[in-house]
Amino acid sequence: MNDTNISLATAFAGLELHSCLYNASGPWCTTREDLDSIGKSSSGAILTKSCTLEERAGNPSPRYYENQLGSINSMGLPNKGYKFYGEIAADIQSDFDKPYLISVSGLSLKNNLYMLAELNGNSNVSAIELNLSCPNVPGKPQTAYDFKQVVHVLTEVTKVNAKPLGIKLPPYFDIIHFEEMAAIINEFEVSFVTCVNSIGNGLVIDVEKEAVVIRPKGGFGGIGGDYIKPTALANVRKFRELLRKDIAVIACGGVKNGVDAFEHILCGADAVQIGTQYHREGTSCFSRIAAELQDIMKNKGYAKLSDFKGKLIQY
Ligand code: IRO
Repeated sequence: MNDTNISLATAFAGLELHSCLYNASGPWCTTREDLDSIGKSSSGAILTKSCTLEERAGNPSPRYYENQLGSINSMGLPNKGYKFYGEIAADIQSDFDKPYLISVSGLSLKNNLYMLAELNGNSNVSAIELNLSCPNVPGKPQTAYDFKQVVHVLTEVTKVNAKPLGIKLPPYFDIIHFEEMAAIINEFEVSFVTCVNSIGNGLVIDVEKEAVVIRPKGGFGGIGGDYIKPTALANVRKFRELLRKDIAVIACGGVKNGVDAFEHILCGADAVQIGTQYHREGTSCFSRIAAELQDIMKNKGYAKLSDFKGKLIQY
C-alpha cells in the first residue's frame, strides 16, 4: 500500500511530479485512450509516443517481442502525428493533475524545428522530450551518435524553443563518448536528458524456429528490459556526474520493480521512466513499483528522494 509519509515527489525542468515514476515514450502512449489510462494511473506524468510531422503506421509486424529478460522492438515510429498530441493537450491538462510531455522525433531537422515552433505556441504542453536516438527507421541514423550533428541540431532547436526541453539519448559505451556528449549538452539551454533509449540493433533469436523474432530490418531492433539495466545505470550515473547541476537526468532502462527504481535514483536520477515493464503489465506497474520503492525507503529510514539521490558509494 502507498505510504503517505514517504514521498516520491520530484521536480525537474520547472515541473512538479507527485511521483518520480512515469511511462517511457514507446509502449501504450500513442492513442488518446492510452494517454487517458496513464492520466488515471499513479504515473507521475504523461509522456507521448515520439511523434512526427505526419501520422505514421510504422514498420510491418511482428515488430515487438519480449521474453523474461526483456524486449526487442522495431516499431518504426508509429504515431498519430504531432498535431494530434498538441490538440489533446488542453483536455489532458484539465482532466489530469500532472505534467503532459510530448516526445518529438522528426524525420529531419527541418521537421523537428517546425514541430517545436508549433508546440511552443501551446501553453498546455508542459515540456518536450526531443528524441535523438530512434534506432528503427530504415535509412535514418541515430542522431545522438553523430556529435557534430548534435551540435547543429541543438544550435537550431534552441533558437526556436522556449519550453523546457529534454533530449532522449541512446546508451553510450565509452567514457570519451560520455564526456564529449556531456560537454556538448552543457553548452545549450537543455533542462533534462533521458538516459537511455533502447540499445539499438540487437538481435533476438527463436531457437526452435531457427528464426528472428521480429520482421523489420532482418530481425534487428532496439533492446529493452533486464538486458539493458547495467548500461542504463552507467549512463545515468555518468551523465549525472558530467552535466551541469541544473540539467536533470531522467532514468530509463530495465526498471521492473522498486529495487531497479531505487538503483537509478542512487545513481542520480531525478525521475524514472518505465518502458518494457509498462508494456507487459499495463498502468498498474506505476502503483506497484511506487509501493515497492516506498517499502525500500521505509526500511532504510528515507522519507524523500533527496535522502539518497545520487549518493551511490564508490570505493
Ligand atoms: O521503433 C520505434 O518507434 C522506436 C523509437 I521512435 C525509439 O526511440 N526507440 C525504440 O526503441 N523504438
